[in-house]
Amino acid sequence: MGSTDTKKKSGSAKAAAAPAKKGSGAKGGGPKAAGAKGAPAGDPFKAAGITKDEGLHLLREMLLYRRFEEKAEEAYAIGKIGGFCHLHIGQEGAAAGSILPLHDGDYVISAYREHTQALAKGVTPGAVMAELYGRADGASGGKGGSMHIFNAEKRFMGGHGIVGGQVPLATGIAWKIKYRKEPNVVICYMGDAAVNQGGFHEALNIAAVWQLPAIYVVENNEYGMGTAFHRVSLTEMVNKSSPYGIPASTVDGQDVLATYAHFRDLANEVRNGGGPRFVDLRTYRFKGHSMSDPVSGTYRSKEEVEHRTEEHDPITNLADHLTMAGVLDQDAFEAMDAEVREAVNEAAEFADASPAPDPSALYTNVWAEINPNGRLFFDGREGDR
Ligand SMILES: Cc1ncc(C[n+]2csc(CCOP(=O)(O)OP(=O)(O)O)c2C)c(N)n1
Ligand SMILES: [Mg+2]
Repeated sequence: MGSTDTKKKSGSAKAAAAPAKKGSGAKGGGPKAAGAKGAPAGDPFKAAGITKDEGLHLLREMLLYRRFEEKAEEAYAIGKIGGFCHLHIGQEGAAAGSILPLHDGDYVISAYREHTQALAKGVTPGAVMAELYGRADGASGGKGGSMHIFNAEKRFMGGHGIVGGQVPLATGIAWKIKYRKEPNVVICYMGDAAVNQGGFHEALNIAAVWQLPAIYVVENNEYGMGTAFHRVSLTEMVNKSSPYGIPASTVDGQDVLATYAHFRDLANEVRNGGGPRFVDLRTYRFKGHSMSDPVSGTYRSKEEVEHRTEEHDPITNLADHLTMAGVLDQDAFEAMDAEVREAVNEAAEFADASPAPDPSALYTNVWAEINPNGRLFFDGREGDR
């Protein structure tokens, strides 16, 4: 299944290595011929409890994320997108596999590499693209940009640029869920660099003490900008939550079927009062840290990136599985690809047509609205009673 659940065995688990899988090297470009060397053995759909139709849906979602990010890359290059822009290319399996099993009422909060997570939670491609373009129809009214996609209705709570800044906020959301007895969970994504921040430790400690419905997920792409994780931690990632007694697990995010099965089960456990969880979600970024950074260089070799791109592309891996299962061929893949490219082009056209925010927008969404008694409540009360 590609996952290792350490349950309450704090400190005893080893992070599972990503399974050695052979892709076609098509880089999201389609399945290899059935029966080709390295084709996956067994029935991974049965193993994960996922139907072939669900598998096709996962493929379509990941293809949408890939083509969306490629479009953003293109728009950035021609100056339509400014400021920082961190692409998620290579990490699509992590987003699709962990968010698609969630319920609509569940919350997601993330760091700044969050475009595709917003798409997975139901924010429209047009609203995400318009936000990247800094336009009024963007998810945050064009005032947030790439790092601050937000949609309260979809319970997508950002988009945060401060490394680890979202982790205490997630604990607050989880407390609100518990206090109001909602049947929901919150997933908090962070990069591997966030786990040495003080706020991470405070937030996990209190989540454990209060047994909050939070799943803290490290999208472990092995590097914080140009710093390899092993250079900044003597503790293995999967052990980071053990001081607080939070059960941890490792899952291969390049294997979307394993990731989906893992998060489907985990979310149910947490939803049913199981308390917080910690997940070391193994993945890899195929592009530079941000649009202005090189893909490889001093901190990782060209060969490493080529190898990971070739062998561990979550889209190619799933396309291979679907091909072997007899429900996908090159024509069907190309038709699906054309359909998502069309959706992405429409999103870009929508963003292009949207106006810049009105200058008066500078003064909105700056302060929270508070009640006349000067206090905010989470339970719907309006006054100080
Ligand atoms: C508190 C803080 N310190 C430093 C930075 C600068 N910074 C931006 S991204 C980044 C690396 C984060 O890496 P990681 O958490 O692994 O996420 P990834 O980029 O790999 O998704 C750093 C240090 C920041 N944004 N916030
Ligand atoms: Mg990282």
